[in-house]
Amino acid sequence: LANQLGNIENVVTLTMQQYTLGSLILMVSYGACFAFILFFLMSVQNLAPRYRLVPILSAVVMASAGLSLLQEFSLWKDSYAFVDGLYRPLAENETFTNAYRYGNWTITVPILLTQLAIAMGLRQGEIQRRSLRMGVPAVLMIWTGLYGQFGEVGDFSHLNLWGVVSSIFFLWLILEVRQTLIAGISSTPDILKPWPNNLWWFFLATWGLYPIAYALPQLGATAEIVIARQGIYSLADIGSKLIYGIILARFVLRRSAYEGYMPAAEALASAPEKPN
Ligand code: RET
Repeated sequence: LANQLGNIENVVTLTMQQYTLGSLILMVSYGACFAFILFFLMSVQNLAPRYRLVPILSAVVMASAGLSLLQEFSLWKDSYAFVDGLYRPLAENETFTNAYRYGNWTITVPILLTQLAIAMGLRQGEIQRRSLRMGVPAVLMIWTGLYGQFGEVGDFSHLNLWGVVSSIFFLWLILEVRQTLIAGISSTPDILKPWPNNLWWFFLATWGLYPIAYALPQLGATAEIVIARQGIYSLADIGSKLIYGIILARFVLRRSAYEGYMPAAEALASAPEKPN
């Protein structure tokens, strides 16, 4: 039975506090996503046309991730039943799964990587080429990880084997991301040159949380690990999508200005003679 239960969420019993904390973590995650859709759409207006897709794509990512996390939240609620003072799994025959996250990453991750190529100011053909070169290892990483995560209850050989395969694709992806950043640095205005480098470290710190969440069940199928993992996922999600989106939006706003782009209202205000 063990390996038919999928994720460790289905083998732990939670106290009321733990269950509530888990609900809260998922709630804050989808709430933050939905709240920032408008922020990203509003930040389009002062950007040079070539960068406008960057925050628009962040809005798409926020909507997509928000819906997926809302789905995880309702699944969490349906998967536990309050019996004798504790929240017990497999309520009404429903099982919890993190697998839908991986489905969602299949959509959001290639978008996040395309945003990077656009923000780095690459030429059109170069944006397509770089996005594809990053997207291929990214999707392979996600799908091998998706297959692997079904083996986190019981014997860990399946989890570890596919975790290693997925990590190889992750390394390949990291090298491609580095290449994209390097390609972008030459066309980046001098004063903004530290940004790609800082972004690189931010990328490693936030994306690196996902493999930790993947491996965590090996420390034990306990309530603490379940909650810690949802917390790590949440940090990773807010960092790799939301804060990343804000950083890119600020970067392209500055790029637009340094490259001489002026929003219409400012152009009018500074014109020597105002049109009637
Ligand atoms: C897996 C499996 C174990 C090994 C590795 C993984 C990496 C996952 C990553 C996911 C990033 C997701 C993002 C989602 C945003 O919407 C698949 C967990 C290395 C890096 C950025």
